Amino acid sequence: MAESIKGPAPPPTKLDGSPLRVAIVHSRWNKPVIDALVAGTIAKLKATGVKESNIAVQSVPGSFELPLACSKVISGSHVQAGATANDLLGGLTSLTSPNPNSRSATPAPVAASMPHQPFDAVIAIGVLIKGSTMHFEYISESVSHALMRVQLDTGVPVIFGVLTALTDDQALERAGIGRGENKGHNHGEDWALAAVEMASHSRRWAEGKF
Ligand code: DLZ
Repeated sequence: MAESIKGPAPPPTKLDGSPLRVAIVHSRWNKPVIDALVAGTIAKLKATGVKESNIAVQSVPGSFELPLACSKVISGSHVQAGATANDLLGGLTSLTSPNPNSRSATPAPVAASMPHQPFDAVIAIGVLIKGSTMHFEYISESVSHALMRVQLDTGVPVIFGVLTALTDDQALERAGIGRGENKGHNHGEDWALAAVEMASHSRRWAEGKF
């Protein structure tokens, strides 16, 4: 049989995840598949240079909860980055302040160790497996549309890591843990690469560099 032509071509330039901060938001339905996908995603993020301390992992009950969670995680990271910057600035201001009663010159240790940049990308991971009712169709459709909306509304890339499988085996094989001889491929790795590429593009495009 002829080899399949399916799948992404490599990016035109080498990916560098070292300056990036990435969130993974995953559901907990169909956990063995989720666990493999999250592990594959993290491993690949690190392989591109994303620092472990710049990867945040959050979980929600099911895929239906993913869009709201992604939206909140993005807005919360802006709040966190702003708070950290303010605390650090407070410390710096007092370094030069003649007022002995001004705030301590040492920035609060918590703030100093807190991340000071918002998320550059969010990877939403869920596993929907078709059952005997219409649940699958409703959730798949609403979640995919809503995740698209989150990325367009926020301007932060949201990677679509939601498997919509017709059978358990389809899901397992897309997480690289197939039960047959063919273990399949872990799509989490592709999602990590997409996140790093889109986050890097977004930073560059935001600076008007093409
Ligand atoms: C209810 C439900 C069903 C039937 N199937 C799945 C599934 O295959 N994958 C998944 O991520 N979540 C499923 N859920 C849960 C919903 O996504 C959601 O968590 C609940 O309806 C509560 O809002």
